[in-house]
Amino acid sequence: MSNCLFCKIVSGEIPSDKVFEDEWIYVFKDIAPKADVHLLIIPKQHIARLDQTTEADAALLSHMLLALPALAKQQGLETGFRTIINTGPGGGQEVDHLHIHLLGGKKLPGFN
Ligand code: D5M
Repeated sequence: MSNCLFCKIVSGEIPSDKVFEDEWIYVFKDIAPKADVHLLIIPKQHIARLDQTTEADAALLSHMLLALPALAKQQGLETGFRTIINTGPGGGQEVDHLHIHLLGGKKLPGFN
């Protein structure tokens, strides 16, 4: 999508701190990290929101989830990590391109 911020990051039109990419996904550091490690995992193809995915996206969604443990390990998150997918305005989604937040490290706040 031509005016999508994250599509522009995938294409290189907007710079990013890339951590990983493959045929399906692009992974980069969040510009406003909420933890020691804060990555964004996005599909290279434009999908706006999780609630706009269908069975046709099952392989891609699976690929995104299965990439997380290796990314966490690469980032030194040996004791675990947190994943967040904000969906739509009610879920606090600010960028309309599907993304998984991967967070971890000693500054990660708990839920309790
Ligand atoms: O999260 C959107 C996230 O995207 C938010 O944590 C900031 C991040 N962001 C916004 N612009 C950039 C750029 N240019 N580089 C890296 N990260 C960025 P949401 O779940 O939509 O609220």
